[in-house]
Amino acid sequence: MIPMEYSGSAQDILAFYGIPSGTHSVRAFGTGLIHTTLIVEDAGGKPAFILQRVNDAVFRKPLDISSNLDYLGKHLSANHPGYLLPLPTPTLDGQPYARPNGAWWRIIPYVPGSHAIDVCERPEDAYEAALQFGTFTSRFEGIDAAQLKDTIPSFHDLSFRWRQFMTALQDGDIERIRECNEEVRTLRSLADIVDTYQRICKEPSFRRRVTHHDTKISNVLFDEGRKGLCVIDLDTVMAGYAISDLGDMFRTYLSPLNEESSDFNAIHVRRDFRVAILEGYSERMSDLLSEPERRMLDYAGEFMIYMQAMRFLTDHINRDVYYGASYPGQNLVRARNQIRLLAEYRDSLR
Ligand code: GN1
Ligand code: MG
Repeated sequence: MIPMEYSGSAQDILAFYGIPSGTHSVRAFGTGLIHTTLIVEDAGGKPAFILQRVNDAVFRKPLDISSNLDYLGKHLSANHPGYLLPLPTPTLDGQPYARPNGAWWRIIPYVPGSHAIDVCERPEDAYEAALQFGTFTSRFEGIDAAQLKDTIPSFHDLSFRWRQFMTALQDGDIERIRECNEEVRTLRSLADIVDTYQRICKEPSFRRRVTHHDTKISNVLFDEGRKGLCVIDLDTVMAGYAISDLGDMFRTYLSPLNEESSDFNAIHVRRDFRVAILEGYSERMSDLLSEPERRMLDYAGEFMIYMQAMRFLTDHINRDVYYGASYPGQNLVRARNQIRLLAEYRDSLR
């Protein structure tokens, strides 16, 4: 259910796009943690648009998102006009956002016949998704990725995430720090993962490409035959390393349980999914990766799982200011889940 305040203002926002009031209905949609996402359906109940309020506490400069998407969209029109990438529709007066009361709203066309899935159930899903994310990056080969703005500064910068963690240990909630002493110790003991990242940053053969930075399965649209159609959720598209996108697929597709589960003993690595991810991603990316990058494909998973464990634990210590918590200790559960996944992942590489 969407709170009344949204359904009230949602109709006003549609007016910015020339959609007459009362012709469409709006309801909550999806499972994202950051934005408010709604779906707009026509009178017959057919989905027409995604309506989204950008969270400007997380994305401090929403215009950086739209300028990135303009830049990418121009490259695609010129070089890959057939490539499907659902980009926001400008308002009637050509603005990237509708701004009632200073908020940042946008609409994105609904891709007909598409659906998203929340769980990567089969290796074929992993393959299809990895193919989509590999295709995405490969379509921007030749673009100057350094022109993209960092919509969230230092988003996948593991050195920065480490410093945030250290700051949280100094300034965070003392009770909570005491309670998660064991998890803190575990993450500290794995700091070699940060060292490796710092070496990568100094290595010119690790290229910074157009990177999605949120490659979970629900950010791929599938058709009715469960073939991948396109990727969505483009706000974190920035210059980045291949280990980000590949690693987040390992993080989110390998275990049968997602990051919300507290059934830690059931977390394990499904090796056939790992093979499928590598196959799908390599299909488009293998010719583009340098030899040193190829040697770091396994590290990608450690990098992303470790970073996410640290982000969840940091947020727990900071009293859930970033991710929020729908029950007390949720971010600690998420962190424990990721720590367990990291151990399973490392084991699976042996
Ligand atoms: C956030 O909102 P959502 O689910 O798309 C986060 C990702 C995390 C993810 C963990 C902008 O993504 O980095 O991996 O939660 N996005 C941002 O579930 O912080
Ligand atoms: Mg996202």
